[in-house]
Amino acid sequence: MRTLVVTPTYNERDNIEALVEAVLATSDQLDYLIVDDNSPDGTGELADEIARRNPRFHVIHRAGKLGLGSAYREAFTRALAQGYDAVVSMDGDWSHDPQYLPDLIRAAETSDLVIGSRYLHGISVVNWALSRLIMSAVANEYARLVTGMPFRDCTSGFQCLTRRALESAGLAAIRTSGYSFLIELKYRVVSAGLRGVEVPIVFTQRRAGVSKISKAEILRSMVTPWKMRLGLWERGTTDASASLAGGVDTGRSAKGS
Ligand SMILES: Nc1nc2c(ncn2[C@@H]2O[C@H](COP(=O)(O)OP(=O)(O)OP(=O)(O)O)[C@@H](O)[C@H]2O)c(=O)[nH]1
Ligand SMILES: [Mg+2]
Repeated sequence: MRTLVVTPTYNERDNIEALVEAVLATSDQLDYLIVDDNSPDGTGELADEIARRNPRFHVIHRAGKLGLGSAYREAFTRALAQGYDAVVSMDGDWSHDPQYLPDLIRAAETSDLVIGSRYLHGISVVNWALSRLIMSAVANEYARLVTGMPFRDCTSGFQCLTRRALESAGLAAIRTSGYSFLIELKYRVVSAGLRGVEVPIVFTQRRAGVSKISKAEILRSMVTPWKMRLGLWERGTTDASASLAGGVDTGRSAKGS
């Protein structure tokens, strides 16, 4: 399966070089694309340098900080146009360890959505402050209850989606722009009746640099699940709640874990 791994970056200079090497080393069937929003720390320039010596690594440069959601939309649209069979979304700070890429991509041979899950067997998060852990766990449970998605980890940003999943979700129709983009994407894939599974990952605190998540983003993430559930964006075109209530086949993790 020809796969494009995608990482949006904003000030990840100290993480990126080793990350590119580690990602590409996992398989020769994948390419790696970074979407850099003109990072002030020079991530984009360093990425260009790495790309010059590695034909499987590519960079999209954007003029300024346009957000995670639009970065993924642009990259996934390009992946479809270039004929990739699957894409992976992955943070650029080592929280999403490339060692799990083979597990995610293998599972995508039989499921259109594969979530790298932090909450599949208890909680597998390393080095987060307790307050951050509680916030993440509560946000995840909240999103799960409100949207009805049958996953332990609805808010994970580490996931593999097949071409069919992207086409069914309709990238252009996704309304959320920030971190919620990937949650809405999952929701749309499940609503389209496609199969989703979770595979366990251990998530670790970022290696270098600082978090970019804002208070406004956290507030928005409280509202977005309700918009999805109530179909406020697209009433009538996708009856998501009906599809979810109808028992989508979501594989081993969907129920009871
Ligand atoms: N291109 C682009 N990338 C972004 C933007 N905001 C965040 N990112 C990247 O998105 C990924 C996730 O952002 P993080 O800051 O790690 O967010 P987080 O994982 O919620 O926060 P931490 O756990 O503290 O790291 C990282 O690779 C960031 O560099 C943006 O506006 N544009
Ligand atoms: Mg992070």
